[in-house]
Amino acid sequence: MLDAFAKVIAQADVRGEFLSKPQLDALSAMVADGNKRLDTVNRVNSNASAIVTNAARALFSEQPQLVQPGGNAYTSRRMAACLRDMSIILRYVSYAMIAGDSSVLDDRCLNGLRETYQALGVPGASVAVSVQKMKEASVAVANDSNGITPGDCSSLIAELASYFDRAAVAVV
Ligand code: PEB
Repeated sequence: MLDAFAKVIAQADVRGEFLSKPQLDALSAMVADGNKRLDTVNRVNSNASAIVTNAARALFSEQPQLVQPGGNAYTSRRMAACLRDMSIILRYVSYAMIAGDSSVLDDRCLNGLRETYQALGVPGASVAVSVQKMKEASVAVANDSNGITPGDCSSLIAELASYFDRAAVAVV
């Protein structure tokens, strides 16, 4: 598990080099935007249960067969497993966001997840839709200009979105 700093160090160390100017510049930019990053994660974390619940509701209204007899979220046990999975994915996305690196998400959540869903008979494409819906809600909540100093958050928002995209691609 790496963060943005450890990643760059690992890359430089295999080559036995000092950090390059572009590497240092990228880390400086990350430090300069540190408060924005913390705010982004804080926004997602404090809205996590609404993000999960609303995304699940939207998924089930688009794909009602999931909650009908024989569906993969039918019975409260499967429904609970589904909401739990969505919340696990959101949590790992939030870890990747604070770390500024996707490795924690990749290694501890996404690695083998497609195969797990295949083995369970859970439709990965539907999980991907739920992840996309959590992405939209998280981006909206992170971008909400209420109560914050206005500033450019576009690259942080793009980064946040990219972790969800990574998760969505990993389950289909
Ligand atoms: C992944 N999900 C399920 C299981 C596992 C995971 C390992 C099997 C064991 C169990 O039921 O607890 N666990 C989960 C995860 C990590 C982990 C992400 C990462 C670290 O450790 N059903 C639907 C939707 C979808 C869904 C499409 C969006 O209709 C999910 C939610 N996951 C779902 C369901 C089950 C499951 C298990 C329904 C239960 C399947 C079953 O037992 O029939």
